[in-house]
Order: sequence, then C-alpha cells, then structure tokens
Amino acid sequence: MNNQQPSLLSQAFDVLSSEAKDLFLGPSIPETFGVPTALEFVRDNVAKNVPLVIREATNDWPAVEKWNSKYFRDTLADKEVTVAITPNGYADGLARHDGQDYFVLPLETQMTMGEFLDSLDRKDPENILYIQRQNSNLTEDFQELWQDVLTERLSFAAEAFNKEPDAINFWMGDDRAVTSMHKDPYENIYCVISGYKDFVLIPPVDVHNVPRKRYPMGIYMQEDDGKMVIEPILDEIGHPRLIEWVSVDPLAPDLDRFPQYSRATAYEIRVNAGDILYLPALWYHHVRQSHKCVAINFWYDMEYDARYCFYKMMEKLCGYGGGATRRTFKFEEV
Ligand SMILES: O=C(O)CCC(=O)C(=O)O
Repeated sequence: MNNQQPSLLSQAFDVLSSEAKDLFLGPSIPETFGVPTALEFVRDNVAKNVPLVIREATNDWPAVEKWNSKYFRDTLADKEVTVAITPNGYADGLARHDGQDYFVLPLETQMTMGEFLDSLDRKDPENILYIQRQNSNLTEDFQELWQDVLTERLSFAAEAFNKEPDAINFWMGDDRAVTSMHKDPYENIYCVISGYKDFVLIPPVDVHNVPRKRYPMGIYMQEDDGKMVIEPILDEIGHPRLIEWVSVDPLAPDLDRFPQYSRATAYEIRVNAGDILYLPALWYHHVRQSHKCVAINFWYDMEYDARYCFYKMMEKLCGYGGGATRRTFKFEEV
C-alpha cells in the first residue's frame, strides 16, 4: 500500500485482517486425513476461502508409488520436455539488471528427460532447472503419466467447483528453484507426488500488507559461453513492458523498505508426498521444494463473484492496478 493512505483507511484494513484472523482464518492452516465430501469441502473451505491440507490423500495412487527420477529415467529418458532455466532459481521472479529490479521470465528450452535428470544430479551452479510450464503440461506433454493419477479421488473438488479444470500441470525441479510470491485467479488442488513442497501462504484480506510495484519485464537468455543474461522485453513502441509484482521476499523481507509486511499473516506449511493442498483463489503463495520433488496441480477458474469484486476494490484502495498473478503474463488477461 502506498504511504499516502489516510490513517482511517489503514485502520480499516487492519480491522479487516485482524477480524478475519480471529473469526475464520485461525492460527494455522486446517489439516485433515481422508478427503472431505464435496459438501464439507464447499462449506468449510471453498465458501470461506480457507486452505486445507489433506494428509495422505493420494498414497494409493500409482503416481505416488512410481514417480521418481529412477522411474522417469527408465521409462521417459528420450522424451522431449520443456524446462525453465534460471541462474538463481527464480523463474518468474525479481532480479537486478542495469541497476534496477526487473521481473524476469526463465529461459525455456527443450531437452530430453534423461538430460534434465542428469542436470538435476549434477546441480550445475549456474543452471537451475524446473519443469514448471503452466499450460496443462501434464495432460498435453506427459500423456503417458496420466493413467497413474486416480482422478476419481478428486471428485469432491470436481463436484465442488462444478467445472473442468482450466489446466492440469506437472512440476519437477531442483531444490534451488523457487516460485516467488504471487496469487492466481484459480482454485488450486495441489498434489505432491514425491518429496515435499514448502508453502508460505498469505490470505487475500492481507493485500494491503503485501507490497507490490510495477517492474520492467525481462527474460533470461544464454550467451555463447553459457552465461545467463537478462534481456529486457519491449512493447510495440520500444518501451519496457511492465508488470505489477510482489516486491517482498517472504524468506528475507526487507522491513525497512516494506514495514507493512511485518503485519501480514504468513502461514508456513509443508506438503508431503501423498498430501493435497487446497489453495484457494487469490491467496498469495511462495513455494520451495525438496530436490527432484514431483507435483501436479489442477487449476479451476475462480468464481467472479462478490468476493472477487471486494478484493478488486481493496487492490484499488491500495493503489495497485491488478497483476501479481501468473495469468497476467501467461494468458494476457487480468
Ligand atoms: O509449485 C510451484 O513451484 C508453484 C505452484 C504455483 O504457483 C501454483 O500452483 O499456482
């Protein structure tokens, strides 16, 4: 939020976050064993925009039993895959270039699954790899794996959202790969298949405590000697393309620059193989992982209802202009 806000507005925002925490968010992310019914899920989580960790929900999926680097090497070694490469682990994150902060997209490159796994084994210091294409790559690029996912176990979610997912994604990468803090206009059913993921989650009622700014966009390119450099992305008239993104790194928040972040309610949760995280739409999330962690997720378009309009109004009051969602640049929409 910019510092010019009248204090009445700041106080009103603080009332919103503290009431939300006291009345329905609670001190930690709710956890359960065994999948809920669609009714329970809608009533206790979707309708309240409250996350849920469902422990050991997919332990009997063939995917959880089989998918690991050895299995992929045995069965998919020659398969061409699209891999995001960065020098610092941040695909879609902030980095310095020419004395200023840029929002930088990864270099996307094709290689075989075998080459990808070799690189993960080597842990090249300058090349941090992540399969993180969000174009429904599980069903588009990895069809041979789909049979190992028992989607009938997710019928509680399909019934609750009452629509087909817009994307079903496959994620696998290096433990140095980080997904920087952002939010999505999706209801997210996130299933960790192998290893674990560490999430930092911040509710949308804390939007005023999560600083955002417009950044010029860039993309990593590899020079002939293999060095990764940032190349600015320009619009049709040669100006840097801009995107609004979260300014703060929850792992090392700069509270001198962003003091309001100290008031944000940041929940930390580890999601293990066999667990499902329901990550409600518009929650900020920052994600890290164990080495070679494999996950899949289902993105269901959110309902553009009164709550969406309310959060849009809050963003406006904070002086934000939208953005800070992956969809902004992946799908050119928000
Ligand atoms: O697993 C990750 O690295 C990021 C996941 C994410 O941002 C999402 O599912 O929306």
